[in-house]
Amino acid sequence: MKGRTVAIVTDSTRQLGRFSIRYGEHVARARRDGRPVVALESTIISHGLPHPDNLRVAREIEQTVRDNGAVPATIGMIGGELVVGLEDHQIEHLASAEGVAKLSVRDLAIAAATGADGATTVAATSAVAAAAGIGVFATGGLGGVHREANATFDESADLTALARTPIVVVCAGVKSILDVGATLERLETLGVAVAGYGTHRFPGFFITDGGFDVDWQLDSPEQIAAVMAARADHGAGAGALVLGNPLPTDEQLDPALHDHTLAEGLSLLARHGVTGKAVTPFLLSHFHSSTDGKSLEVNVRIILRNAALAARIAAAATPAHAALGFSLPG
Ligand code: PSU
Ligand code: MN
Repeated sequence: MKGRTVAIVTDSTRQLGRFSIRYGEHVARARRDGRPVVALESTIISHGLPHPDNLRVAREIEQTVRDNGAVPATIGMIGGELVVGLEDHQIEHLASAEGVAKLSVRDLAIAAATGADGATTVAATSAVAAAAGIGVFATGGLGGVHREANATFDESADLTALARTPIVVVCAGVKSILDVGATLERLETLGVAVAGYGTHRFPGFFITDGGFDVDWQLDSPEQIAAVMAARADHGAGAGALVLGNPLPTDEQLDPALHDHTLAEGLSLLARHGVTGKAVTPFLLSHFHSSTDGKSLEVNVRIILRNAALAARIAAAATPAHAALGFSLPG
């Protein structure tokens, strides 16, 4: 593996700090050869999917990216070092070790200084990917504004991170455990661009339709690549483009089962006093255990579809615009 220190820049003027980023061999090679790269997060692996499915799925996500013409760069922290392009044994470690931290942007320095093993959220993965000159990132569903956030103030740092990080995030909307409408309002306020892939409706993660329209519909990887090119010309300091890629309706979680499971999960949250960054993993794990694995199957389909689309977008982007808004030397 090849080590190199780059600045974590979350827009063209601000710098959060300096971290040593280690590039996995496959990613270092892809960068040298100018091949398309797709960033992948590791919180899904460590905190979003149950063991041992998580490891199998992490490998399937990477394979899907390869099958669609790009090189996967799963991002995470091993022993305090940020890795862009985790090797298979490192992914296995993050999938099975006890005590892997869930790292948002604010945690990166503390985790680096203390030599932690950590999985990066959408917020941290985007920041690191953009700093590494990667312009496309695939995940399942974004974090956002939680239901009852008016009382709890629980809003994912994914939103503020995306406000200052130039990257295309391919997702199935925001997780359906959230307040989708409030999250869309916050994305608007924060200047995060939102578009539907082949639809004017914002997807609802486990369910196809999140209940809201979006202003823009984009229909092909080439069209999204054209947006990336326009962004490079017109707005280097801009935030992310969130691309909502809905599941076909016959592949979604049964909406009635979804609503029932969610209501149950929310009351368990309150009963167990779960707060902070434990909320999202708790609710996802409640879904997976109480739907007999149905939500897990749906979650996996979501991620694989997003990985495939992200790879096709990265492959369609011209190398000069492969990073959205700016690129870093070397
Ligand atoms: N998408 C999934 N599963 C997940 C997540 C996204 O399909 O586990 C993770 C992402 O890492 C996202 C995080 O950043 O959930 C949001 O956590 P929070 O609500 O605590 O910000
Ligand atoms: Mn939260």
